Amino acid sequence: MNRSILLTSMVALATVALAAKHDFATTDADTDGKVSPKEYATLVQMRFAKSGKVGYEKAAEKQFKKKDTNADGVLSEEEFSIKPRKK
Ligand SMILES: [Ca+2]
Ligand SMILES: [Ca+2]
Repeated sequence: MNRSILLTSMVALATVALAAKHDFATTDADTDGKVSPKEYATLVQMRFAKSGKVGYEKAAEKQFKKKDTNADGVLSEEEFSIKPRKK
């Protein structure tokens, strides 16, 4: 019983890690290794559309600024993977 729970959480963790990687590759539409504000907005737009929310532009801008920790105007894969709540 415990073993299957452990296995399930390990699989879940691996899935999350893979999804994050996949997210970056998908978001980086022109594959230059950086996510531009426009590319990021497209991602947020898709997420908002999925959950039926509106006003993605402002949310995208806000999130982008938060994630762009070195303020060079683009997100590296590392910056992209940072959880929004982490400071
Ligand atoms: Ca790009
Ligand atoms: Ca940056």
